Amino acid sequence: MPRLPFPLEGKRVFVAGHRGMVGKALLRRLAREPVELLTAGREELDLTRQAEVEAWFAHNRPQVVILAAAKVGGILANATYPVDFLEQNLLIEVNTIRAAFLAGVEKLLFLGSSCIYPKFAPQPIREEALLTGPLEPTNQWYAIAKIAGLELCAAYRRQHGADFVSVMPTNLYGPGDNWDPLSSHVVAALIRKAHEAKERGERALEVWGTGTPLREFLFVDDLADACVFLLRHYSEEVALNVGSGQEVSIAELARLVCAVVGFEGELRFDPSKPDGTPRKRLDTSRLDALGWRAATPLREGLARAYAAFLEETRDRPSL
Ligand code: GFB
Repeated sequence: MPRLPFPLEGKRVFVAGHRGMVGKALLRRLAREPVELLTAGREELDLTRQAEVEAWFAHNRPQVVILAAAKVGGILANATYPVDFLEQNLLIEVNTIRAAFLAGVEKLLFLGSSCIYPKFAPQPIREEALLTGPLEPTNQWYAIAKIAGLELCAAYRRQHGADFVSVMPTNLYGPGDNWDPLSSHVVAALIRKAHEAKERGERALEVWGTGTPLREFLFVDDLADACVFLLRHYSEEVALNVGSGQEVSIAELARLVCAVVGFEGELRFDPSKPDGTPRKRLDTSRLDALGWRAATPLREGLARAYAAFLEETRDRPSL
């Protein structure tokens, strides 16, 4: 087994997916480490093309890889584009993990997602709940692909002794989020909708579903910090839960967002839109024991996300 802590100092670190919300946060966090950062835009490297990926790895020789590239989206996008979510994620994972192994990468960290757990897993969800029951139908395609990715990391550990690990973040939000109301996740969607409702002087904000589902939210810079911590301090087969312990109902979240944005109208729930899984709070006992904790309270994180929304959409109102 590899020795811990893994020395990051002086390493060539490839962040795959550096233009996404998680990838950008990883770049911000890794800028504070004595590492050499490698990134590649889609025009230079298409991770769904195997030969391209293997050639890029052979040429650039990263020593550490964080696989944050993925086709992601909120509840509606997941349910609408099942092929894209299943196929693109499988291709990205297999190509990148395999190329990393072939190029002799010393450590790889793969990002899963809490939606891979069974829909009715006992709460809070322990890592052992994986593959113990049926998935939530609205995101089963994405979940299957993510499960394949973390099993592939586990398989490389077993068959080849590779130091490949997986982490399982809860619902994320923050700067760099996708602000498009149709394909975004709930925090970005509500921030945008509340902001626009305020600007237009509207009386009500539309919230999908019943407002009763519970979600745990983690600020994306906290996830990036956890990833760097775990690169150094984690080397086991189990895909590790990363949560914040900050769980709220969607109705509570909507009220918080309205307070942060300064929208004073009422909430109007639309039960014709899907609720998704009723609850997915992560049990983070394993991570707690390693000594890492999320730093950003939900309200502060929402204020920072709103500031980022204003900044990122300033010149692009149709984003
Ligand atoms: O964030 P979200 O799209 O993803 O939705 P999931 C969370 C909850 O917020 C659901 C409600 O109950 C939605 O019905 N919601 C209320 C809204 N208003 C809105 C809105 O305007 N937009 C959105 N998007 N939701 C995703 C998975 O599930 O979780 C992904 O589909 C991924 O695969 C992600 O794993 C973390 O938490 O339901």
